[in-house]
Amino acid sequence: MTPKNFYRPTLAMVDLNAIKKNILNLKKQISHSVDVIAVVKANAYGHGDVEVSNAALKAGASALAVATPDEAIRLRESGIESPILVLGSSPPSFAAVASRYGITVTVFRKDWFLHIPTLPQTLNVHIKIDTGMGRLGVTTESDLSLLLQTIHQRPDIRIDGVFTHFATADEEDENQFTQQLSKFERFLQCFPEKPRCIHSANSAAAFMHEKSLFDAVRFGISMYGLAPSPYVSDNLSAPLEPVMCLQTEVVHVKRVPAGSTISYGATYTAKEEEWIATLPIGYADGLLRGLSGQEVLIQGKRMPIIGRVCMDQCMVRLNGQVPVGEPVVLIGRQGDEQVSIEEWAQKLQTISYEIPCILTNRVPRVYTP
Ligand code: PMH
Repeated sequence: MTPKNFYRPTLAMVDLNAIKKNILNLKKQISHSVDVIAVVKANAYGHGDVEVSNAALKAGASALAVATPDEAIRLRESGIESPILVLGSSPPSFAAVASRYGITVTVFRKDWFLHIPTLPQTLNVHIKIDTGMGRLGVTTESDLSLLLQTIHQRPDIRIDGVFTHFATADEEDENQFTQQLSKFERFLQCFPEKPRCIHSANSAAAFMHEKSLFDAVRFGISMYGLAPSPYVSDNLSAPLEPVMCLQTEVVHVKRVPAGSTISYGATYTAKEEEWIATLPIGYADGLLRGLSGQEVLIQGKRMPIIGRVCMDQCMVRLNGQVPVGEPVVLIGRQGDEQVSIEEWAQKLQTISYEIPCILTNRVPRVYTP
């Protein structure tokens, strides 16, 4: 059934209760003293930043993390009062705004501080250490000492936290992970005073590496019910709750004679008389052309997408006639069958992280509480 505000039946259903269950499940597995920072960057991995943030905070997350200053401002302006950490780089011009909004920024270069005026309100910062991800962060202990000296000369800036990010926490081979963790521990010794919040773990580390928990974990992909990798998936002690379903309805059904071609390029030819359905979803919604051949669920059965996926539509071969308006599940469960985000990721030769992020904002996110 299409919620009445939308004329097109193509919707991404987001189960906020599943978000909560995934956080509670994590909290059961880690010590009570470890906080959960809900990672809601990139519009909460495509699920909807404000709605997911509120659900995560209700479930006991103590802070939110985003990638960019603009994402942080959006959350503040929506009325969210929890701590918000910008994980990515912020320009010096954001410092005054961040202090006014009570937004915490990530710092890793001492020259950043040359460009900011004395701030009217205290700015909280988390120092990022690059222990082997090779992306952002301080790479040497001497650079860290210089950065600490610079910050200590600024009474308007408070070091609230220090963190690093693992490149391989989801892999069976622990070599790189162990090296990163010991480098992080060594860098922590440089702090004359322990910052309030030391954090390093992403979802994979939170489940697999107790030593990486420190004061908080940055919980991203598994809050959305997805395992960071097949290896972590095989080693989870409790199942993750799927959060997103992608659904639509059949808008046209026809019987075509053998030899009929379907869609651009006429790449598909019906071998015999076939029933074909048209679905109102295409690559401009995130159903990428690489998903030709992917199965969808209709009447609890798997039916393949045939021919090229168009911008706004695609066609599916049915195993018999179905009425116009018949519900279609592209991601999620119908009857005994299920199509997972992991299945799409495999078909597209990518990782599950990418799938909810590529659903465009033409697909309304509809929330179940
Ligand atoms: N912390 C940082 C700094 C991150 O970049 C990410 C995810 C997380 C925590 C959460 O990780 P999780 O989703 O595995 O739990 N960042 C990214 C990224 O940049 N590309 O894919 C995931």
